[in-house]
Amino acid sequence: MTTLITGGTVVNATGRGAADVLIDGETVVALLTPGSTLLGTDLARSVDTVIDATGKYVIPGGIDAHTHMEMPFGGTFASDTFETGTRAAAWGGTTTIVDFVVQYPDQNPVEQFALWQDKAAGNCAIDYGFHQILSDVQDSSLHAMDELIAEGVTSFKLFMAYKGVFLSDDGQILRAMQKASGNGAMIMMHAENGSVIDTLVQQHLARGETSPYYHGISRPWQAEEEATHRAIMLADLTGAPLYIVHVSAKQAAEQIALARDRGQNVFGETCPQYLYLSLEEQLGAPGFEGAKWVCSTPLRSRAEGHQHQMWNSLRTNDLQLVSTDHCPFCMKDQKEMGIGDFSRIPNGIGSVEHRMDLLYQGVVTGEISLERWVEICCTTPARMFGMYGRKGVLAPGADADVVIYDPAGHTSIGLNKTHHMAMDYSAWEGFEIDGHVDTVLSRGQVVVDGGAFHGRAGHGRYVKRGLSQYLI
Ligand code: DUC
Ligand code: ZN
Ligand code: ZN
Repeated sequence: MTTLITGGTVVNATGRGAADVLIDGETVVALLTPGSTLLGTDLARSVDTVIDATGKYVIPGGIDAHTHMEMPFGGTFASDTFETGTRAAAWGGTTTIVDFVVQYPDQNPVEQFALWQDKAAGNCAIDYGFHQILSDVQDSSLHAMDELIAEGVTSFKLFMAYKGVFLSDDGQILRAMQKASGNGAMIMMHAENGSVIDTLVQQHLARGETSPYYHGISRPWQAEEEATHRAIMLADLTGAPLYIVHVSAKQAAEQIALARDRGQNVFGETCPQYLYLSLEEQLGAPGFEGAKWVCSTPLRSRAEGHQHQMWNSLRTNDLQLVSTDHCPFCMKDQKEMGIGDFSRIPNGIGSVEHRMDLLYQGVVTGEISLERWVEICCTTPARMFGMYGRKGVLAPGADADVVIYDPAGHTSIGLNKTHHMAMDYSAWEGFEIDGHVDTVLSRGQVVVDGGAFHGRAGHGRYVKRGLSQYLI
């Protein structure tokens, strides 16, 4: 099966140009001068399928390096399964996700990895890899890190918050980092000071301050900055590479920039919610409405300028990529568990379908270039998490994960349930997007085209990742 995508502008992180993309089976075999011939014959006549991309951008499939499909969390499960979540991702131009295997205390990480493989196998519409959450850093977990790396799980997330569930203390973090500095793993960090947050939560609840707004107030930027700084110091001490997830506070971004300026291997991601949404407008919505946007780290004050700083940091590469932290919960029966007590609202926002569109708005408004959009959403995630070459680039030899994006198109998000995530609301309802994901190919197969889904559960394959290509 051969496919030729003609007439479009191919955009990679390194540049753009008019080119036709020739695909053989699952793989890109050539980027060609438009109108190329094959032994004197028009190439378009020799292939099985021609896709006309005139006037459109042809980009590598998006990689969302931070999702939580069907995650057991907050007394319930994230509402997207691997099937519904990866289908929604495909609709939005994401062709690979990296999800998180969860180790709760006393669980064996390798057994948990097998469990998560079972959950995903046969259900995904697009390719998928795994990071491993470690909640119980002890000798056996440290040994498991080596085994998991051999299985393609090369990054390990630790938490400085959620005491009794996920939290690792500084000694445990130190030990995991010592291990990572030896075996090349990436340490991913949820950087918030859990003890400070737990105390503030109790104080607000005791004062009767129970609405979703206080979720944000009880997780102040100082708790994020402090934990980010502490994680950076521990990484410096051990020589481990460090990747700070879901950065929302400008002060945390500044800590990352300082560490990078000193020459440390410290990286950071932010998420669409921290670029667009705020404490005042969303978490502070009347009644219980703000629960829709309860996630951690929390939405930050617009008056304090955090959102603006996230864009600046992305532009200057102080932050390297954007993932969603996709962890959706319905309002009914899930978010509603926290009526009268914000600390019982399951933490998470669903965005896996909208990341490419939302970030493209940064191109429209001049925050980032077209190439930087591709770099942030596709190329850097591949390099950061050991998939580059196969993923994250349109070049001969790469998987034919391709998005045809129409800059003249338009996407209305959320209204009348236009999205495909398993949620009874949208955190992005009312967002009007300049641009549209027209066609999506996953390893050469058209999975979205003409406003219809053509993929299937089980097409997606496990991606056995290598070590981060950002490390020497
Ligand atoms: N933050 C969330 O909002 N949800 C899942 C886990 C996390 O760290
Ligand atoms: Zn987290
Ligand atoms: Zn997360």
